Amino acid sequence: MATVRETTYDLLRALGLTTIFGNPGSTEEPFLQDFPADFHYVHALHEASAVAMADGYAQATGRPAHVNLHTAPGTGNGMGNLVTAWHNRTPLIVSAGQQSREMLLMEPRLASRQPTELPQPYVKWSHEPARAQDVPAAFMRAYATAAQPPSGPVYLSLPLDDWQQPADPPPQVRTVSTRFAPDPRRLREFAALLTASRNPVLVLGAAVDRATAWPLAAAVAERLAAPVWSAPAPERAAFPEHHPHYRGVLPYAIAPLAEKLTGHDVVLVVGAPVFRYYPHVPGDHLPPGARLLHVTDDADEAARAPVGDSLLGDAGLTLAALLDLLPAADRPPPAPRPTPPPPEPGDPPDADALFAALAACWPTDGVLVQESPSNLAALRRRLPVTRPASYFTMASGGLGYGLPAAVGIALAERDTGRGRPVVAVIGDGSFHYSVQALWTAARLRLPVVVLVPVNQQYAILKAFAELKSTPGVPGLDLPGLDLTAVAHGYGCATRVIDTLPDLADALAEALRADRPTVLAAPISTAIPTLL
Ligand SMILES: Cc1ncc(C[n+]2csc(CCOP(=O)(O)OP(=O)(O)O)c2C)c(N)n1
Repeated sequence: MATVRETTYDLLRALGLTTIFGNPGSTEEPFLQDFPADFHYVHALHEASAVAMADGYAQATGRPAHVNLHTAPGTGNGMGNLVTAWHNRTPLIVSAGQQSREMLLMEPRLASRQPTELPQPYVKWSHEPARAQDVPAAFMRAYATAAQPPSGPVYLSLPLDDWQQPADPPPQVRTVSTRFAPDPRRLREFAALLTASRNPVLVLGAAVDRATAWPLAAAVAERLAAPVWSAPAPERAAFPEHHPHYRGVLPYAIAPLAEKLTGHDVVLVVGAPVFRYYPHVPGDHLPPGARLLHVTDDADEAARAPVGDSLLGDAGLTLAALLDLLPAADRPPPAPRPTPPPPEPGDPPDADALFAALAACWPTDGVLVQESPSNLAALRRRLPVTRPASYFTMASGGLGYGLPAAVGIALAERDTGRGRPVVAVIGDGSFHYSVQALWTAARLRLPVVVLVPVNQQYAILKAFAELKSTPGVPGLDLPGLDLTAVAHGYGCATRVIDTLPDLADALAEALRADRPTVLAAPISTAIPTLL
């Protein structure tokens, strides 16, 4: 008779979940025993790395991913990146071991006390099966829940004595839909408002990229002769940033954002929250006379928007349906935005100069992963994202995502056979949150390149303190960190970029390597402004 373990592995196989990210413990060993040869266990040295690697893998493959954590402490360690997976809308199945059912009443060592509450509210569903025999079907339900819109993480707590129990007949392997079309009547109302608009503008978010809808977004922008902004602090790029209609990324504060939209009478937001603000700069959410139309697949996101009327629907299906209804606008297209002036030379260079040098040697099909808080504006100014599914960062604001996510993305590039090069730009503070991911990349021989702008400080926090007039904050400097020694210890090649002309050669060499490379690039310590 089949065991719960065998039935579960058969189900995972049928669902294509044969890669498991994790860090093992005693409560997981009965699940992981005799690990099947057709499965791949991706060993992370810390659970924050395991979760973010799985997140990157899920996003780059476009399918749910599975990460296995060690009961309550492992879940705790992974929690920061679980918060990120929630905001990223990444379909993740997080399973965690639990102590033996027979001992749970007295809470032995490593028992998870309230396992279904522990990951809340950053999971869509959290469950500990009532019977061992329910474990396989719980995975089926977890998969269906994670994948359906709005997609996101789910959590299963699995007692370690369940795996050897005799199984019920296997659950049916079911499929679910991952997108839904908008209400046709409300869609026509939106189309009518856009058609009547004198000066519409598009604001696009990550869901456009998740829906592989760049061409539709460009077609709608051209049909409306409308300029296009990226929604503030996007976790993915939604539009070809070299397109003449593209304006840049909106600022993440209320008054400055509204100011950028001045003059527009209709603001169509697709696939982003309204809006992802960061510092509080009070003001009106929209300029005078503007009306906001919001397309999202998340009813909660629609409900919490402070302004606007919403339409529930998948970003791609809604853009396609709008395109069918919109006549070509009778006005000239917006003038292309001016190209930024060349960066100022400096020794050490500033971030603008570093990223201009990076742009000059950027691989055409490169994937950019970003976690460089104070240098983000410079990076986005100098290195436009021109291809879909090639820019990733965290939607949450929590550090420690980018480096392991880049490893997961690079693994997905290998596993899918796409083989695109992955370059992560990670601040020298952000670098250390999930730094152990470098070891996994080295073990997997992934040629991930990690470019670290080294300013030896938490520059963005200095900028925030300046904006909010809170002088004297401790803990904002990072002296005495030898990040190339750290990277070397995890098995990476390393190089210090002392002069910018070295970058092209260093990048080419790193992309040819059979292991990760950390490029440390000293930059100016001047503090960029926050807004
Ligand atoms: C998990 C977590 N801890 C702390 C913070 C607060 N925080 C935001 S930005 C930042 C500093 C980032 O430093 P670095 O990566 O060097 O980038 P820089 O600001 O210097 O460009 C910190 C500590 C955070 N966002 N997430």
